[in-house]
Amino acid sequence: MKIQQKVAFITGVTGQDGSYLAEYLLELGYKVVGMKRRTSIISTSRIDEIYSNPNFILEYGNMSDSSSLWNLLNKHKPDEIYNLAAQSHVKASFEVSEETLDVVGMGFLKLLNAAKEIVPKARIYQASSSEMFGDNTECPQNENTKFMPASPYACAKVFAHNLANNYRTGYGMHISCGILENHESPRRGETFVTRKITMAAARIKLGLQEKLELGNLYAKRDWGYAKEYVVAMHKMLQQENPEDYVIATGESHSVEEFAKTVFEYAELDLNKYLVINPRLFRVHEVPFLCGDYSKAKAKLGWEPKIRFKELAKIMYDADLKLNSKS
Ligand code: G4F
Repeated sequence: MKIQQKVAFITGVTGQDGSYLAEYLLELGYKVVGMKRRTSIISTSRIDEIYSNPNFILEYGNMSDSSSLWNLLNKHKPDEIYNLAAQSHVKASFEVSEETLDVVGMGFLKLLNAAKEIVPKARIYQASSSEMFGDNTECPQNENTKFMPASPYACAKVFAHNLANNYRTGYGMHISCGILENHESPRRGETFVTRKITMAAARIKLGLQEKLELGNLYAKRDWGYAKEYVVAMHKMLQQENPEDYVIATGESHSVEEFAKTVFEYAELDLNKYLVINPRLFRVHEVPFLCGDYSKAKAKLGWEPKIRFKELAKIMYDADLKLNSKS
């Protein structure tokens, strides 16, 4: 008997996580339908390599447009849905708060309502975030840690997280939330701090840039490797019962430590190039994040391999190569 090919639907497929997840699912033999927002600037560089794969389909859609979600679910009837679309920049969420709430919060509600009617048996992954812990500096943070959101972005993520739990219990839908700590890679957007630092170090090394401007150096984050984190997303949906999981490395480092690690590896003196710009500070800062991934290890058999220093090297090496070409 021929086994039916599974169909996965990914919102936010052109992002860092979406592109890694799409590649991973294609390797596993899935048909992958990726949804992207229409933009006037080409934003598909992260999925260039899979674009011509016959099992990959790219569709236009928008989390603010229910009709596009209903049409796509109707057309492709996915077995698995991964909701990765977001206005994901925390600082920007203070400036575009309504858009952030609309896409991250209401967008997920629209997707859930469409899934409930069209594919009620589909397994759904919601990208929850460690930002939801916000002001709660409990160490380490696990699935039972109280959420104390400290930005419009985090408030929207808590709203979506609560909805996921509500629809899971109320309608018996298979919805799992991954509470992911910060996860980085050479595909990370250049406005996030790790990539900003590795890009700057590489460009300074090559004589293409003079300074690195940063905001708060003392905030601490638990930084892992995005390519490994998407594997955990898939594992969650293979479980019989839907649950929430913290995905993390269990280590926390400051922004300053990350910058020092990268500049030391690049054989550059950070003090010569670093400029603190007050405009880069946030209205409300999340001071400390560090996750406890023991539930994911016990139930999913997932644990991180790439740690802080290696991650910094992977990202710097990639940026050095990228900038050497230009
Ligand atoms: O790299 P960031 O912008 O990431 P942030 O705010 O922690 O959020 C990321 O991780 C979350 C998971 O916890 C995701 F939900 C979210 O979507 C996003 O992916 O900033 C990290 C830290 C902050 O404390 C910030 O104040 O770096 C500090 N920072 C210092 N200078 C800076 C800069 N951040 C940015 N983006 N740019 C700076 O120049």
